[in-house]
Amino acid sequence: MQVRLDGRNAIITGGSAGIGKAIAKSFLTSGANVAIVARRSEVLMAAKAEIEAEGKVMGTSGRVIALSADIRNSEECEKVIAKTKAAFGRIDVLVNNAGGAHGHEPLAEGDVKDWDEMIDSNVKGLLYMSRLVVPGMRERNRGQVVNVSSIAGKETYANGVVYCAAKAAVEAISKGMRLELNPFGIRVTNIAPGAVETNFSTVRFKGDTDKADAVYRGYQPLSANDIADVIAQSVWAPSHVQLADVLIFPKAQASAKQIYRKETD
Ligand code: 8X3
Repeated sequence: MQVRLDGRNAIITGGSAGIGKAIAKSFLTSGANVAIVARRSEVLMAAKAEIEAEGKVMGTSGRVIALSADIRNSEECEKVIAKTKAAFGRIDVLVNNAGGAHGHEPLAEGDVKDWDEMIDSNVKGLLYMSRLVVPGMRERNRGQVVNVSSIAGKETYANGVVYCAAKAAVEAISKGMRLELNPFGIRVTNIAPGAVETNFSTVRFKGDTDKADAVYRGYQPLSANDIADVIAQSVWAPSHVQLADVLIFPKAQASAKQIYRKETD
């Protein structure tokens, strides 16, 4: 059942594609006002138009604003939060979705630039955004933070050590935030997806589409909408309910690296 989110305000990082864009559509069509944040302004503006079109079809009362920013930079985060507050007044839901994997090789052969990118976006960006949004939630004794982690935060695998470490940090931060925000009535949802077919693997393999496509071959992976549905459920849930930690796999997946593949599914 879809619950209305009229009058609620959300900000979603990595909101121009994949899981972030799917969350934005889901929130908007439920009536929420949505701020999407992403680096590439052209892609962001195209996403805004697509999200708005979906909202129009569903007759939403919500608004979308698009804010181009690099969340690895704390000053850009400050500007984004100031603009969102100016547009909506307050932020009820923060979805820390931006991040991803860069490179797939042993640590001894890793690229320092990839490591900086992964730690700065998955970990530091999440911290910067949370530090700016949480104080208002604490004042109101209300709000929700959703951190998009990964199975990689719960299991470490070879050739993904730094990505796994970054997502393990997200898991630790979610647990810590839940402890600190519990007295303020603020919900913290950590969601750890397994294989979701987005541009995740194309980015990880630096545009090598053969390698990226192979990740999702022989079984039905999750879609961005599958993840958005669960996040929407966590926000729609009655106020006494907290989806604290969700591990979500495709049916064919049993662990980070065990996926049962058939040629035809
Ligand atoms: C994406 C899942 O297993 O490719 O975060 O790391 S995995």
